[in-house]
Amino acid sequence: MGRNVVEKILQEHLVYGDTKTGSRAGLRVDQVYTQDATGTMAWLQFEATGTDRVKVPLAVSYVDHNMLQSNFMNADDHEFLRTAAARFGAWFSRPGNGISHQVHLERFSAPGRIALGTDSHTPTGGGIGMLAIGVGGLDAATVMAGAPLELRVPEVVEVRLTGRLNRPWVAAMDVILELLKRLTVKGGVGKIIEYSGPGLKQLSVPERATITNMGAELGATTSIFPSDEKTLSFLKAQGREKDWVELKADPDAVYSDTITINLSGLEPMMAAPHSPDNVVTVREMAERKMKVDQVCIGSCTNSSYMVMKEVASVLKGHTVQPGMNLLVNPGSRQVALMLARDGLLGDFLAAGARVLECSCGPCIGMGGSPGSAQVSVRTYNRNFKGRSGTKDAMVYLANPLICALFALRGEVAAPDGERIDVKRAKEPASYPVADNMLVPPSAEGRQTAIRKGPNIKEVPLKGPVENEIHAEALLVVGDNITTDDIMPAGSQILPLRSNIPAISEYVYRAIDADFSKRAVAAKGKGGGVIIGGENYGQGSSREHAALAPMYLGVKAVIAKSFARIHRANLINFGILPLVFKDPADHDRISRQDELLIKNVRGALKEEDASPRTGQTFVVADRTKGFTFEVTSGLSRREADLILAGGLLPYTRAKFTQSDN
Ligand code: MIC
Ligand code: SF4
Repeated sequence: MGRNVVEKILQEHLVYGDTKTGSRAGLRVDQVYTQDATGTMAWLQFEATGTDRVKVPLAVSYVDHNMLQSNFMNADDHEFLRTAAARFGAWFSRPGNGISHQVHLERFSAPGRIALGTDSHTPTGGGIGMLAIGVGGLDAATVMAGAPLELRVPEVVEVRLTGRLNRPWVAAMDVILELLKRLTVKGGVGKIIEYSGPGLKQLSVPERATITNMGAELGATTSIFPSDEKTLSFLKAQGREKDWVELKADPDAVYSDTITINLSGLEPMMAAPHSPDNVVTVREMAERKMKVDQVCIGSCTNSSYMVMKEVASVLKGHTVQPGMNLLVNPGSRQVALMLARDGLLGDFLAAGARVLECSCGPCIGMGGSPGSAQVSVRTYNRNFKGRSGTKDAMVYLANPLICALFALRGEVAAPDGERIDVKRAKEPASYPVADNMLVPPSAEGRQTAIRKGPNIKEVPLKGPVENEIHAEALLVVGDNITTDDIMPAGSQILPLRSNIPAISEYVYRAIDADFSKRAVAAKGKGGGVIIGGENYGQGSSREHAALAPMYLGVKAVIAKSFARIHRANLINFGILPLVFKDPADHDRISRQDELLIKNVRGALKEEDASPRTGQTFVVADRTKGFTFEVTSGLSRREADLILAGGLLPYTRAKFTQSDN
């Protein structure tokens, strides 16, 4: 039987287990990268493992999120990351060098490799044929310390592209918006999306990377393109031809499902507030003549030189509408240097764009927040409520050409009949390579003293799980709760990422302002439980969404289903992820109900279980007087982590045992 691209990469990297769908596979990892907002914890945790130097062939520490430096905290974090990278043998991408995913694509990603990143948009590397997976910081730290990555092997779904992206205002972003419309934000859970078909031929690596980047919004483990001539020409242009290998599915490769998208049939689309799968056509929206106050172009989704060049071709010779706030954040210094070199920066500035530094910026509410109830249209990947930093802002997502058009029109405008000529950009034959902001690891680095500012606190630990969890239902929430809901970001909270006691005060802040106070009160009486719906914890990889609730005494989350990275983070920090056997039980529980779960340790000692049926627990709602069943479906290793109180205590216990 033929193999698809994913199977080929998995088999090549298998250390233990099996690559069959649903099996556990231990995988050798080639590359690990971190970004600063999750990286401070990841590197503190790496330090806590006691490992002398990273044990993966390539590790890179980027700084791209926490860039505002409104006080000492961000700068201290940067210094910690710089010194930790030197000490432990990682590359360091200095602040200003760009967004991790874009820089990694340009300088390090390679077809056929496996990469982990402490950020949910790590699948950007899938555009080059790399199996690139987002994980929590602790998982990254453990792999850098030499452990294989353990994964429950997802299904592989084929997305077959036919036709060409040949309509003037349609771009790669519309491919993923179309898929989000069809599959929703939970349609990719437990799946890897593999692209195929004749439509591939015309798509450049940066366009492919836009698609795989935003594949994270499907809830997919990752997305991947084959490696072909387009991959080779991108790598050649980056001076990295030697990293190329061909990678394609066998003609008789098998997939769990096939979805076909005809690229020629796509029209420009937008994701409406407040979810990336709330997709409508620009044509429909234009009928409403809605005013647009802000347009943001860039982020890790749409940051390539080609995107920026096409946007500049729309803006050139025009001025953005009065009242329009156009922000541009190029994804990397390489892109920004090319814009400067080719005079495109001048076109942006002349049109009235506010050009920001190469960082995440407004995408995560680090500046550039819209005004009250304003409409912002962005080329970014997430429009969760409040993420922009403005609670009542209405954030839409659209392709860069459409965004540029709206900036000029000041409203949602249909491009049909538009007189502006979009000049489609060709992939450059060579990119200017300037790696002088990438500090390579060196042997002398080992002598570096790691510097920690006063805002960098130790990682809190939890004790082994009790046999009886007697706790309060702290909050009952619905479907698709994001990690932005659980642990908000933005300019006020993001600088607290290295200080769990301080950041924990903001858990669930926008949904329930008193959450952390109530959790602390419950902590003294046995702790808390959170009740969730489907796809609980979708979105970001931030482990703070597990670590901070753990610090507040949350013992378990009972949900209808979990998003992959968040579930792994909960387990890593000793919080039990439980799934309702009957989803209808969700509605019977109220906030402040007293819940009792008995025989927790006993159930966790059951053998490796299937996700839906294994390890059954009976929960008694003592306030309402009824019981219901939940399951955890943990693998042996995951159950052992919970028994020990999380991955760090588990690893420590293992080391102590082997010392004795
Ligand atoms: C995001 O886009 O939500 C982030 C900020 O990049 C996160 C990581 C984080 O919370 O630090 C992500 O996507 O994983
Ligand atoms: Fe940064 Fe936004 Fe990309 Fe997250 S999605 S890595 S915040 S640019």
